[in-house]
Amino acid sequence: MDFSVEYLKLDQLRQLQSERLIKLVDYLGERSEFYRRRFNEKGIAPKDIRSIEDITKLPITYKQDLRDHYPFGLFTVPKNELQRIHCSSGTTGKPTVVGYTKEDIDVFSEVVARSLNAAGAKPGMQLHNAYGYGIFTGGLGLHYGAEKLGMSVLPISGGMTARQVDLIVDFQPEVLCCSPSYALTLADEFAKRGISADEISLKYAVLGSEPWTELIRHHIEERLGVHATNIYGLSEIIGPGVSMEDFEEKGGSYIWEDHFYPEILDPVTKQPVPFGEEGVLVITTLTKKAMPLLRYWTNDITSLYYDESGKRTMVKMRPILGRADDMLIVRGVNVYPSQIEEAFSHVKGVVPNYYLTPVEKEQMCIALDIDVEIDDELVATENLIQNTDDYAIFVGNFAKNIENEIKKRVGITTKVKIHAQDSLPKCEGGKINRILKTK
Ligand code: DLL
Repeated sequence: MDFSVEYLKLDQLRQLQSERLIKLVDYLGERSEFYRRRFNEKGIAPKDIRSIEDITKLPITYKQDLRDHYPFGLFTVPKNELQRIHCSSGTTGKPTVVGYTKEDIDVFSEVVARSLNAAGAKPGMQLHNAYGYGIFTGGLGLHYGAEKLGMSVLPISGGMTARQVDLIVDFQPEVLCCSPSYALTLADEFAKRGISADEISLKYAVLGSEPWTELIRHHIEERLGVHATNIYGLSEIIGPGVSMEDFEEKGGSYIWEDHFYPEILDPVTKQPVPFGEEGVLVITTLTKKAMPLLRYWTNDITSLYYDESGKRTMVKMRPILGRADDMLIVRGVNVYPSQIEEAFSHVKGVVPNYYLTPVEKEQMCIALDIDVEIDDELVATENLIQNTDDYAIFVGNFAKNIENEIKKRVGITTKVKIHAQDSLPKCEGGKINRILKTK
């Protein structure tokens, strides 16, 4: 595979993006009734777009627009030109439907192959692909990308953890793909069998589809003996492979911006924020054919930066803080679960398997109840036995430490309840929901 586009000089990249945007807007002007209407409402015509800088003149597209045109209303090719259909993973209402032409599938495979390469994977390696196969884009997306890179794939999909571990032991894959919370579940199963990190064949784990922090990275890397990297994407844009971390750099992900042009907008004013500031990620698909989207409002909160010491030239995004939908407002303070997770990392012995339950009074969230696990080893080194007073005192102090850390770092009051390691429900595959029903 040719990876040279990842190293384009910035002026060449802008040139390419400009050419692609101009072509795209013409294409939509010809083929999309929806965008023709939007252009009219904004008083613009395709000819007004002359370079990538003009992108802010274009209308923003929302998830609701996809819902309003369910199922195929935003497609810009006839049905017989489609090669695949996927849906987004929303749990309520009608799914949002996305279509791909053959060319789109080629682009999808290419960006996933690039992502796997950045994650450390090489042709000839074997991928244990535990992302769900089906209408979710994770399974098939990683599958085609891995094949494109020249890897072999075990299409195991999610669930049946014991069997997954059997097959990793027997088949000795180098690369794992799944959600970070499921990687923790797999790590628990290895630990249960007494298999240590250096006995596990895996070297690279390509993890995404939900927000995660350095705390979880640390646990996965230690316990599976891998480089764990972050893959981001969403079905409306293409699926996994919109952005990817490099396994030797970590900390932020390259956006494959020759195909997906990113902007960060203020969630309220919907205007671009100054470069580097946090806001909602908005993406334009520069090369999609079956369902191109202009300035798609992802609802994901992040910021952009250029990494001067990075290998590639493309812009990087910081880890997603959370979806704007998952933001809790606790006594007026905005909180994302990932901030709580980050606060855990400052208390030694927290196992990042946790659940948050908002406590409401008069329809206002006034506090958060947190259930979280404590590391068995910490309990063992303190020589504590679970049903003694000493244990209760120790755990009480441990909970207080976490509450204080959250107060200090996030600014909210919480009530933390400690559970023994392995006692809270685990991720059984797919995305985990850490926010439980309001009390
Ligand atoms: O989750 C695509 C995917 C599959 C990405 C496998 C990575 C790996 P959707 O089901 O449409 O697509 O959900 C997209 O998931 O808008 C984010 O809120 C969240 N998300 C995806 N990847 C990450 C990540 C797939 N690395 C929605 N970090 C997105 C944080 C993520 N959130």
